[in-house]
Amino acid sequence: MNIISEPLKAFPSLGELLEFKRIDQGHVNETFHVTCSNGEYLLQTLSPIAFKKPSLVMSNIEGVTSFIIDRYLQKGIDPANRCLRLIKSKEGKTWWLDSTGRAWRVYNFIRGKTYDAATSIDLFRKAGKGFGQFQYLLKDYPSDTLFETIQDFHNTPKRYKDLKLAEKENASGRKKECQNLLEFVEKRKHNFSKIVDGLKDGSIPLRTTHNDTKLNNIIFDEEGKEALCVLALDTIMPGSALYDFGDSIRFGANKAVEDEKDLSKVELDLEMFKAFSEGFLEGCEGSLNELEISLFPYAAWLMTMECGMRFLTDYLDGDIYFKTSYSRHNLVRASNQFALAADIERKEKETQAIIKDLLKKAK
Ligand code: GN1
Repeated sequence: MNIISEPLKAFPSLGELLEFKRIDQGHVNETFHVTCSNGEYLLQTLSPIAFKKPSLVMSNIEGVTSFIIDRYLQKGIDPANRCLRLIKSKEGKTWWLDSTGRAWRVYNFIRGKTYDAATSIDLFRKAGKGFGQFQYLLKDYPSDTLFETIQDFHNTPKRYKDLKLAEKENASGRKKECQNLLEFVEKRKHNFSKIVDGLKDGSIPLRTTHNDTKLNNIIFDEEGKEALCVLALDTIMPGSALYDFGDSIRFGANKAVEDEKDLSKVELDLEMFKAFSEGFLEGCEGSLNELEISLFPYAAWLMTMECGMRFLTDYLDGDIYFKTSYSRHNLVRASNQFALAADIERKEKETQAIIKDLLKKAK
C-alpha cells in the first residue's frame, strides 16, 4: 500500500502500477508521474484548501480541454502532446473523491521538459508564445460558462484586504517580523485597482485566461525548441490577458528564483521582459488591444505585488495555503517578490520604452 494505491483503483483503465514518483513542482496540489501497464500518466490530487469545490474545477477543465482538442483537430494538428487529456474513472467521471474528501484525477502523460528557470532568452520568448497561443486558442470559448474556482483570484485590491485582515488577526503571532514588508505594501496600496477597474468599465476585455502562467507550467519538447502544452489548468477562469502576462514575468524574468534569500540577486531581466513580450504578442496574434499592451509593465509589477501579498498573508496566517519547506519560507518568498516589484519600479522607463517600440512595430 502506498499513498496512490487507493486513487489508482478508481482509474482501472490505467492497468497495474509499475512505478511512480512525486513531482516536486507546484506550491498547492500534489502530483505524481505514474507508470502503469497501460502507459504513463499524471496523477494529481487537488489541494482542498485552495479548491473548495473540485466539481467546478473539473467542469472547467473538461470544457476547456475538449475545446482545445477540437481546435487542434480543426487545424489538422495532432492534439496528443498539445493538450492534457482527462482519463475517466471506473464510474465514468473525470475525478474521484477519496474517503478524506480529497479529489483525484488522472491525465495522459506528455513527454517533454519543464523549466524552473529560463535557460535562455529564446526559451523564454517561446514560453511567451506558448502562453499567448493558449489564450488565443480560447479566444472564442464561452467564458460565461466557466466557474470562478477561486473567488477573486487576481482581484488585487481584495488580496490587499486579505493581507490587512491577516495582519489584524495575526494568527501565527508573526506580525512583528513582517513590519517592513507591510509598510512596503501600504505605500503602494493606491495603485492596485487598474486592471479590476478596466475590466469593470470594459476598457480591458474579459477573456478566458490561465491565471497561473509560471514558466514551469508549460511543457517544451525535449530539446526546448517549442512550447508544446500548457499545464495547471485549475485556475482557468474569466480574467484579463494581463494576469497571464504579468505572472509569467514575475516568475520567469526574475534573475533569481522565487524563494532566493539573497535579495541582491533579485532583479528584473529586461531582455527576458522584452523577449516574453514579443513571444506573447506573437502567440496572441493581434488579439490584444492597445491599452492591454501598454499595461504590460504595470501588469508585471501588479502580479508581483499581488503574489508577494499572498505569500505574506499566508505567513501571517501560519502557512496554511502554500506548501513550505522551512518556517520562514513564505516570508522569504514575500521579501523576494517585493524586491522584484521595487526593481520593476526602478526600471519603469525601460519597460515602457520596450513596449512603446513593440506597439509601433505592431501598427
Ligand atoms: C501557486 O501551484 P503553482 O505552484 O503552479 C499558486 C499561484 C501562485 C504560485 C506562486 C492555485 O502556483 O497562484 O502564483 O503558486 N496557485 C494557486 O509560485 O494558488
